[in-house]
Amino acid sequence: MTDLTSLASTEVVGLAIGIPVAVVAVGTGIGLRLRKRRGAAPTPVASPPVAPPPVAPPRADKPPVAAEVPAGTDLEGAAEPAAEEPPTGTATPSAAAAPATFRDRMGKARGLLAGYLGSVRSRQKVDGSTWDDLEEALIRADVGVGATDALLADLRSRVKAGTISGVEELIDALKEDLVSALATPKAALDVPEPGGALPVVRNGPDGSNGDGESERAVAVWLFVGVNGVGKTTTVGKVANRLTQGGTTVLLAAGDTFRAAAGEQLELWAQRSGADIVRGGEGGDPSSVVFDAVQRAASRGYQLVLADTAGRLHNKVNLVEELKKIRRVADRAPGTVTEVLLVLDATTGQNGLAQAKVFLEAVEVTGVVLTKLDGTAKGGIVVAIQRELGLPVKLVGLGEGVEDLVDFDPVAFVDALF
Ligand SMILES: Nc1nc2c(ncn2[C@@H]2O[C@H](COP(=O)(O)OP(=O)(O)OP(=O)(O)O)[C@@H](O)[C@H]2O)c(=O)[nH]1
Ligand SMILES: [Mg+2]
Repeated sequence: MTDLTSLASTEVVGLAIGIPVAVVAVGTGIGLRLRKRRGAAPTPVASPPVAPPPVAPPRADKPPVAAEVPAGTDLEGAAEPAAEEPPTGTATPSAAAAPATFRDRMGKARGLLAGYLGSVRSRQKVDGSTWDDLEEALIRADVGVGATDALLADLRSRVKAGTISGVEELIDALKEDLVSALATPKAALDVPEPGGALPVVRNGPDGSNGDGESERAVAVWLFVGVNGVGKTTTVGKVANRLTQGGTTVLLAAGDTFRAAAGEQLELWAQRSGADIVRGGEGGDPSSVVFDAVQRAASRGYQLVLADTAGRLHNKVNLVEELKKIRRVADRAPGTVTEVLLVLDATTGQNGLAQAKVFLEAVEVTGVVLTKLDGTAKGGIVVAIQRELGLPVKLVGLGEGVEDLVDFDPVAFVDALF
């Protein structure tokens, strides 16, 4: 018989170490490319000549978790998962002073770009250094090599054709290109109509559910992602927002891997006034989701928000577990209308590697990008939409209950510049 304990620990270590190693390799590649272009020695890349403007002050109630990444930080370091406060998974929901906005919370990302843009502006004409500065800025912001090349190729051809002249026009054109790269028609969440009755669905292949009766469906949103990215916090924030908007919500504590996860969700349920279904520690998460759907149907809740575990004994278990949860949640009277992949912006390109495991397991409908308040790597939004083909639907801008916003390309790009 296979020794599951040793298999499990080997694979967990493999997952934990394999992804960062791959990312460091990519980061090193990018670093080399930048050095080659600039003809510099393989030492940390020089800071841009103009200092970035002051970074937005940390909020009084909760400071951002990440250490600031100044412009000019060595790229190898920047590509690694940030050395941030380790996720405790037990943060107590806290009230925010004011609803978050991209501009207020993205000081770090803006600070990174500002140095390069200052350098571009100081030369007043578009030359070779302009392109080097823009390329370096976008890559450091984690826009990704592919997207950076595409953006710059477009701008170069427009400069060549004479439709863009001068640095201000060039920067404006870059902003417009970023907005169009980010605009996607699929970005809206599938929210049940506030206060509405449960929608009627027919489940059989011929439109009936076998007994000729139609069923009243409970919408289910699954939140998936690796541990510590902010799934439970996001479930809490979403519950609060929807409850306030009049949608009736039930939480399913589908992370049965550790007892604290259920307690953490319970706090969010209290805070948002949502009901919750919990299972025992080590119990079957699918049965928690099943119970939640049944309770939602019998009590008339419109939507179940299901938290899931980010870590299981190994990758195969995780994938199979998620598939099972989705199958169960999608069985009448449940219907899965969103599978939201939660990604931590502070992990930059590493998040993309993580995402692929989840894309294999479940049909993801969109991304929730958390901790955008704590990172200079705001450009990861562009990479996610381009490389994963998934819309970023929600963005976490802090730990407070109000610190969740819909992704808005115009406000986002505006906050970067
Ligand atoms: N600054 C900031 N912190 C966040 C944000 N979202 C979540 N966090 C913090 O990130 C940490 C981890 O959040 P959780 O919600 O427990 O993450 P999780 O994915 O449920 O983690 P596991 O249950 O261990 O898989 C907590 O300290 C949260 O307060 C955000 O948008 N900004
Ligand atoms: Mg959790």
